[in-house]
Amino acid sequence: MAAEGWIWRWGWGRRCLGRPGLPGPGPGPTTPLFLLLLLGSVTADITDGNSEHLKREHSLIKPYQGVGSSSMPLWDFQGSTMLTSQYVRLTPDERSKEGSIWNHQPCFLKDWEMHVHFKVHGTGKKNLHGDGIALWYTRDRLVPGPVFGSKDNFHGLAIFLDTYPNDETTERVFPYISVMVNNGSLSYDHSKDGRWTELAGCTADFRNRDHDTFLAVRYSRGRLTVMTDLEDKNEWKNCIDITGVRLPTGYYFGASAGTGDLSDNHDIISMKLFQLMVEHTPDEESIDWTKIEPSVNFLKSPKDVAPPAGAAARSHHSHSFRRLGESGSRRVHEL
Ligand SMILES: *[C@@H]1O[C@H](CO)[C@@H](O)[C@H](O)[C@H]1NC(C)=O
Ligand SMILES: [Ca+2]
Repeated sequence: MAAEGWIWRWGWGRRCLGRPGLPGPGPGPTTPLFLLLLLGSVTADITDGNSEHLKREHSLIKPYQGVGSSSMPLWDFQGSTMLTSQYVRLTPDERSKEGSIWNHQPCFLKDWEMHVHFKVHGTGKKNLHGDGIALWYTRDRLVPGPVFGSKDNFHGLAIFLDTYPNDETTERVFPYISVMVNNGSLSYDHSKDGRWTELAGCTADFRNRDHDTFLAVRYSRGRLTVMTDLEDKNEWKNCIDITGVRLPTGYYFGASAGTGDLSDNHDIISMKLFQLMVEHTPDEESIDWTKIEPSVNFLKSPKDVAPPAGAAARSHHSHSFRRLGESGSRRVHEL
């Protein structure tokens, strides 16, 4: 099977911003081993920014032309989202805000990689800020709700950049990045930071950094990988790497954020979508990828499957997060 021939050097590769020239995201299935060895140091493990594979229609890039405009809307936005020339602010550092930005066109690529340049910052001291950003690849778009400003019981993929530990009993160190795949049946438990529905996650110190912070999501052949570049070293660091993930084509990319009693500025500077050149078998090609039900073929350890008996869903924070009164109107603040 072709997949066996692929060698990805995950984690710790260089993040090559705008470096031109490599013919694709990596060596193909037929590349001989000696070539792979030769190319080893050159072959980026992650898309290198080759513009040939950048999908402009699914990317949010400065200057943000076509955002929120009626003539050529590449992206639509909702709630507290505000557009400036330098960033898209999903929420300001104020309580009970929520905003989102959504790609206008569904994505029909089978294999893709999204690079997100983001910034979470505010005046709140440690653990007095929230709630974070969610990145989406979902069936529905522009529907506000309690999950970082977007709807619950979603269909598709979510990556949560959670800055606030709502679950006071957690041993995890926040900010924490996690992923969730949903076919509409699962509800995100904000009071437990999504613990019961999370597939994988990692601690990631992305808040109030002086330098640029990046996240990459790769989905290819059922493998979902999340990497971060938070240390200003121009290197990707592995955060999540799981297999057995099934997602349809034809869903929408988006980003949303919410604040509650505590707040932060949640900014998206860019979202760049790259097509990965991956071969699929004739069997894979013959099915209708738009009909795939989001699912994960993934065995979790029993301790993660259900909350301990009698565990109360405590939350001193999430109640205010559910205030939705301000959302709904589509505001355009172009500076
Ligand atoms: C949706 O997901 C749930 C839980 O993972 C599962 O029990 C159910 O069978 C799924 N439904 C469909 C239509 O795939
Ligand atoms: Ca949280």
